[in-house]
Amino acid sequence: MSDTKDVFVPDVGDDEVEVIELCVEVGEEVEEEASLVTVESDKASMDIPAPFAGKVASLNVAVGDKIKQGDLLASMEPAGASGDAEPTPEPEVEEKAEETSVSSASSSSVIDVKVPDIGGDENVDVIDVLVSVGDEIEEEAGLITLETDKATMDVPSPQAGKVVSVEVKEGDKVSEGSLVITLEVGGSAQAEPAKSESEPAKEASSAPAHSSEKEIEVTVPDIGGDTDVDVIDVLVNVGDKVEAEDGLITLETDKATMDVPSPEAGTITEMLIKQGDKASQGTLVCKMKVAGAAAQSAPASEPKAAAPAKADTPAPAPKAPPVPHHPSAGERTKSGKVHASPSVRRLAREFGVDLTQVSGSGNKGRILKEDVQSYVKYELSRPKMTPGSSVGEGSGGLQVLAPPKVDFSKFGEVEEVPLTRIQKISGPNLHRNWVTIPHVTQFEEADITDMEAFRKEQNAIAAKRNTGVKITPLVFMMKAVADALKAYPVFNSSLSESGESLIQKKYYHIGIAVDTPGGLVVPVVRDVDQKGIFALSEELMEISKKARDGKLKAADMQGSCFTISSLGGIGGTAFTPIVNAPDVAILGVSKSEIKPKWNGQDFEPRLMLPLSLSYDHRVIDGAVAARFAVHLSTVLGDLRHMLL
Ligand code: CAO
Repeated sequence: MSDTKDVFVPDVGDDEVEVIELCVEVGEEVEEEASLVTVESDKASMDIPAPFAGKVASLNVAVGDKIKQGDLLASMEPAGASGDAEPTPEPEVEEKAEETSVSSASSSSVIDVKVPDIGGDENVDVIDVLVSVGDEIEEEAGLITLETDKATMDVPSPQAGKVVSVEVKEGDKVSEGSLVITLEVGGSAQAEPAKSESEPAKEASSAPAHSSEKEIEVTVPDIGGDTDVDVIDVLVNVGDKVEAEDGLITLETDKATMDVPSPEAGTITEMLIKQGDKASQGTLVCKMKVAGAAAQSAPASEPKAAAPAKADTPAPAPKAPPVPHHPSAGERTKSGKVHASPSVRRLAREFGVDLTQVSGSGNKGRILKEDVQSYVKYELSRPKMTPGSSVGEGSGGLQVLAPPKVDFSKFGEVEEVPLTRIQKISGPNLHRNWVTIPHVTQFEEADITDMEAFRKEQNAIAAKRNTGVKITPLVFMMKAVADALKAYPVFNSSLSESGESLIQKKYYHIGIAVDTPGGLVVPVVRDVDQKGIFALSEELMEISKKARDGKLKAADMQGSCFTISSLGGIGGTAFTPIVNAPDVAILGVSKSEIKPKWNGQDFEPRLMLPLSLSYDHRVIDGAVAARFAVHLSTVLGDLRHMLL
């Protein structure tokens, strides 16, 4: 079933073009007209489309290859049975819109700017309108961006002036001759006739003819007033024979890339400019030997636009401007310079990608399809910092749906209350911890009957002594946690930044979640292992008050090894606290309750304290966590264990 058909390079306008991108892979099913490869000549880039739908059986060209009309491009298995050898459709060049027809009122200062010849395409999409009424625009500024199946192009302004009216909007369809804007131009409204591309340099043409060979200096011609323009490519070398109009160097401004063409045929004798240099009108480009007449110093022809200007427009067209290299060129051009083929631009538009944000991996930084794809992949996976979600710049890969937009007022009366300052700060941290730490929560109970008896006893003594200090169950838990941290040091660690090691802490600072009117804060009690129950109680009262009065300093909330969140004073049977990174575990404490416990012979009423231990499963194994929880339970069940 050798049903494959050869696909040949169609007329590409130039003798030879370079393959700059393969748009398909072998084995890929493509639609008719889908781009197979992108090629670039010295003047334009263009896609070569598939002549029929089918499967790519082989690709006979590679990036960097120079190809010409008639070369074998690929072979394809046509979809279905159809298909005698069909010619590959003519590719459409990326940049064509270099002339704008002007039907002008003779002495009026307002001119109509119409869509110029756009290569016969009809009903072309207006994908962007680059100007507004009242805008003062320069000559050649992009007015609208058009997109066909194969090309994106700007319609540039034929003259400088003020936009009086904009006659098209995004989404409109236009064809040659459609009115784009009306433009108030200073002085005469007569459009400057377009300079013929092949118009020789003034000096050259006016110079008397010589029969002998002569050396001329080629300078940068009028490039629309731009100065210090980047030379991004030098297209010829000393010794090269060039034809008149052959590109010598490529210049790039914010708005356009343009070739400076040779004013005459000849041989390059000296290059006077190199890639990376800056050039302005009059800058020396090269010296060349030309046959016959030549001026001593010849500005190159006007920089060449990408595709040949057509001269059959209803009114004299302005001079062919350098063609903006990207759709957003013109007044609204961003600082970045973009090089991409039409198919890549289309892909970018489909995904809403701003190409100035994409770095190109192709030749001379050209943006390839893969660049857009990887940009989209990255952007989709990158956690976003939004008020509702909280993961900022980072390398994490998280794909979440945007929260649904709901108009709650449709269902009843509502009031919008701003988050507190603390909520705004802690929310993003909690969210990061929740989504980046694999949590497991281990539940346990501690029999604190004896501990409570002891606590009450001590509180009674303290009350008699009028110390003003009251012991709550929490301080015993702090002591028990410090003890458990010593027994299971992995709980007293943090993951290193690389995630490949643990930072083992030798101190025992415990964070205590405190509920305040402004939100949750976590002050840290230091060296819990070295402090007694009364000292800790005093400190706990102090930091709780400070927290509720909003007087905690940043330093008071730093350096914790482990956090305790006690809701025991409120109620609840269990909950799943969120690990407070960089800690690797957190203990949630719920309300103690008297429960019947089997002592081997009878059910006995015992005061049981629910414990919820959440931990970072990257660091802590479940078995260790269970042991840690049991250790806590044992110590709280009989405080003497802490002495062991
Ligand atoms: N079981 C039963 N009673 C408990 C208890 C428990 N686990 N823990 C505390 N109590 C009792 C106390 O003994 C005290 O009772 P008495 O006054 O009769 O002695 C009462 O509850 C109130 O205690 P407290 O909450 O004021 O004191 P504390 O030391 O236990 O806690 C603090 C201090 C600051 C941790 C606490 O006030 C607090 O803010 N807790 C909320 C923490 C929080 O919001 N966590 C959620 C984080 S995740 O969103």
